Parts: sequence; structure tokens; C-alpha cells
Amino acid sequence: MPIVLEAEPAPLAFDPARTALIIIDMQRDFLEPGGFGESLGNDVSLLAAAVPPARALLAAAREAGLLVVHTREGHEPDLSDAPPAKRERGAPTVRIGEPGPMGRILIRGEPGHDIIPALSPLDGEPVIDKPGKGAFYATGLGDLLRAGAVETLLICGVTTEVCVHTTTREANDRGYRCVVVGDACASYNPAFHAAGLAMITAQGGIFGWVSNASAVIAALA
Ligand code: C5J
Repeated sequence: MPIVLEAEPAPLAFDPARTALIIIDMQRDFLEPGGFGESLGNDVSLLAAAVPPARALLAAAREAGLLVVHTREGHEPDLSDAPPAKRERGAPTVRIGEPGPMGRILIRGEPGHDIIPALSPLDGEPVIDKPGKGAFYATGLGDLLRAGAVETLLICGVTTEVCVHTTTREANDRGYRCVVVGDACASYNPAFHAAGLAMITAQGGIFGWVSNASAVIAALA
């Protein structure tokens, strides 16, 4: 049965049985000191604001029986899936694959690659490991969503203008209705966060909708 969600630029009717919550890259490497995010010169404390709304959203999605999918950005220990263009870019204090206080930066299996404890996946919830910014590139996410006959995605996580945006754009082009849950997303740059959300709803919702955790929780109740 469709339910109606308050969203911008317009309310959206969706069927919870055909909806997935996708939580993007809420990893220690992005949210905690000593990881990939900090190596790039960012103040990682700016991402903390997204955690309570994302946690509430996750609890409501589980309660409503939605498919919950977690993603993690990271690479194989031999870096075979980390293109030189990504590894060599910029002037980080430590590069992808080098050792840091939470293990090798952005490498699967290292402590920094883990999802933060507040949003830990439950047994059985799919965790998509992705080498890129988008969650569809070089992953099984498309097959997983097709198998669940999913039509609508509720998307949150970090960072708004990078992996959340890339995934939303990929999903939009694949025909999904995408709702970005704004207060459950964050950026190291608040202006980019605001602009990232505004870009989604501009032009009548050029590639999706934006809502907030309370509105989604109310709609699912
Ligand atoms: C970045 C991400 N910002 N998860 N990754 O490199 O947004």
C-alpha cells in the first residue's frame, strides 16, 4: 500500500514493500579522526550531526521491514581496485593504503573501514563494498535491488556532495525514485551540503526528492 512522504519539491507516494534504505559510507574512515577524511584536511566532527537522524531512520526502516543496505567505500589490500588517479590525487597527509591509527587507510578489513558502531549492520543486512564514489559502480547493488523489486530508495550518509550525490545520480539514471534524507547526510563543507540538497530538488526535482528523518519516520509509522 502506498504511503505519502512529505518531501521537496513535492510529496511522494511510495510503497514501503518496494523501498530500500541505503546508508552510504558511515565508516570510521570518514567520521573519526585518523582516517581517510581527516587525511584530506577535513574537520571530521562536522559529520557527527548526521548520526542521530540516520540512527533513528535506520530503526524506523527496520521496524517497517524495509530492505536496509549499508555501503562502504574502500579497496582490496593489494590496491588492485584503486586506480592511480584516485591514489595519487591531491596532497593528503597519508595516502590510500598507507598505515594510520585505524589501520591502512580505506582498505577493506581494517578498523577504519568499519561502519561506526552507532549504525552497525545487523546480521543479514547487505553490506555493499564499493571501490568508487557511486554504490552501483563495480558492485552487486543493482542485482540486489532488482531481486527485491525495489522502486524507491531512501538515501542517507556521507558525504552529501560526493558519495551520496554520485549514488543518487546513478540510481536516478537506473529508474529509481530517490529520496535523499537531508538531515541524515553530512559534508565536511556545510555549504556543499546545502548546495547538494538544493541541486536535487531544483528544476522540479531534476534527479530526486529531499526529505528529513522525522518525515520519513512519520510516514513509515
Ligand atoms: C568521499 C564519500 N568523500 N563517501 N567519499 O571521498 O563521500
